[in-house]
Amino acid sequence: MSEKHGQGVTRRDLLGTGIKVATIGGLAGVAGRVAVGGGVVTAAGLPGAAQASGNADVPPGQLDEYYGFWSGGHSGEVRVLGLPSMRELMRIPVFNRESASGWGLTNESKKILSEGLTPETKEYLKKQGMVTFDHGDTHHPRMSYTDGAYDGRYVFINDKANTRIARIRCDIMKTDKVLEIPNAHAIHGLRLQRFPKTGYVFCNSEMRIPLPNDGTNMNDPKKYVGMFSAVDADTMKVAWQVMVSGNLDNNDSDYHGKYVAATCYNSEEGVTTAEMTGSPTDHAVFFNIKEIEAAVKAGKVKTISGVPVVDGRKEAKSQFTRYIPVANSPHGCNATPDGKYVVLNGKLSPTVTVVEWAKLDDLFAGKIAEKDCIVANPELGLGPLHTTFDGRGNCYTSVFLDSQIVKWNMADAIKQYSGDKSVNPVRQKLDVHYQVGHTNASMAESKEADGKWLVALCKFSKDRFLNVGPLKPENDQLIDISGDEMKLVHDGPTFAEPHDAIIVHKSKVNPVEIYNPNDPLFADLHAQAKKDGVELGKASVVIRDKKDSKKVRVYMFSQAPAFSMTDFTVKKGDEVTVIVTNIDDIVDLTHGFTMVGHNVCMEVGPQASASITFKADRVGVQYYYCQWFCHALHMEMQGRMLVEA
Ligand code: CUK
Ligand code: CUA
Repeated sequence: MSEKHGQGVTRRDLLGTGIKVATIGGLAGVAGRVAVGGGVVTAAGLPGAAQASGNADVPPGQLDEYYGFWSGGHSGEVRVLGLPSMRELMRIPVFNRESASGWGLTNESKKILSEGLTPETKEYLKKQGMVTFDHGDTHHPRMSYTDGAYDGRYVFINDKANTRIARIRCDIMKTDKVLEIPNAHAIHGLRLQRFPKTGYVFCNSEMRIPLPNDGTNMNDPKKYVGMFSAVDADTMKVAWQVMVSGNLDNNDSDYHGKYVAATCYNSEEGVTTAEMTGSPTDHAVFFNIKEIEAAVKAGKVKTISGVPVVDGRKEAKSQFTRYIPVANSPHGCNATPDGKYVVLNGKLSPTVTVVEWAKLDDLFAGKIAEKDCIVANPELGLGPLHTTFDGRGNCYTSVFLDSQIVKWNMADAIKQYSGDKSVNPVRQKLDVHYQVGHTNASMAESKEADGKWLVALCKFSKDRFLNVGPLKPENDQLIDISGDEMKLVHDGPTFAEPHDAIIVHKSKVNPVEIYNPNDPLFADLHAQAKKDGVELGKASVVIRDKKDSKKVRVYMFSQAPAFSMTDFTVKKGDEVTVIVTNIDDIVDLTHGFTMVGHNVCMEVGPQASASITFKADRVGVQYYYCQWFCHALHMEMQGRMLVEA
């Protein structure tokens, strides 16, 4: 569906100026107040390319250059920001319940939230009177790739709290699949296959659990297993799993489709904190995709909960995995955009360990030892957590305890490690506020890293904002990295808790403005309408189910400023499903449907259909209304349901 479907001209076209100015800014690199980054000379006339552009100001009417996809942490959602303005553009409900859109209330969202759960979980929830979980804990949003570049199809995100992952469609910015990972406990690390395209979503199970987890033991560490999962990104089914030693933390994939790395803590395989941190070294696990795929294809697997599982634990000495020793409790795991290295961040050690992907061929062939794959180990500060890149050979590591972003040079770090003590890879240490977790730079998770902006996602804001009580916002700081020096340019308060974010150039993302009325999202509704002998968007009718006379379906459509049905009648005890189709096809003309006093609320976008089901148990006149401001007569967009005794 075209962007301007049904109306030809957008308000933006009519106003004109916004687009024109943006184009001039983009073509000529005229900075002025237009944030174009990239080391251009700013209006203030700072001399030379070495000066950072330092301008994150995007004036009213102007568009940002980048999309930011932000995890919402234990809010369970994903947020879309514009960069460099750091304006929050949209919230995408994923694992949470969301009042504005009715996510978790509508039949369509309930289906998405429940169909991918394991049979055990469905059974458990049913006993609690629930169809799905009401919360989630998102950490790592990642956009799908084709040949190492963002392809704008999907964003994937993990849910640590309930061992799930979800897929967001970037064309409509809505969640379309949710999958619970069996044989695992708490999915934390999530990264995507980069080459040849995102076929797999790689998921780390953070907690080790006894397998089978049948209640027969708690204290025998030998029964506990860590699990690495590969999910097919298209079908959203688990393709295979690998049993591993240790607690998997973060992971990342290479740019050749051969290997995945995962940091691991608790190589001791203890079950108490003291046991988990006893040894001075832990390891990173490297997975050999081709070897695993071959074993799965040959059927050399155990099938557990319907998933093919191979044994990649240390003692199994398989060709599926190698364990490279690193300092105690490593955390972040970040592949460089040049496709050559992966950086394993120390956390409890002041260093990061750099492994060269190309050496893994020899390691798996038995020609070299694990430690020979390490090519650098620079010391950066206390608590290095995550590293990102500018595409010019520099790395930026978040250092939690020191509250700094440390810029260092990869080539110099390698030189230093090879014995040249005269080089210092560290270029700059910039204070951030405070206790930074993830950091990520523009396009840095792809081969098109462009080194313009970096965000430091700080866990504590303390004194940086007006006091809002004991619970403070986080502080997402924007840093200009286009010049030789990092420059802090913006503080961005955010609600709990963006662990991680990616920054994607706007050219990679192309959402529609209006739904395709035949989108697969509405397939069930079309099918039901057909059975009922009606057509979505045309029918205004109450249909009583032929088999189950308690079930009533109410079809109506909305067109500003009215519902096609201004009243309908049902009987007390009926199970009522209201199906609304928004037949308006104008950009930004969303309607809603809210039934007073019934826990019923849903968003209905232009050309979309949505449905919601409730029990009509409250006798009398019940009003429904459109809760999405849509017209001068929006307040009057309402109707009445009569529930007969
Ligand atoms: S994690 Cu939270 S700061 Cu879940 Cu990637 Cu490192
Ligand atoms: Cu329709 Cu408000």
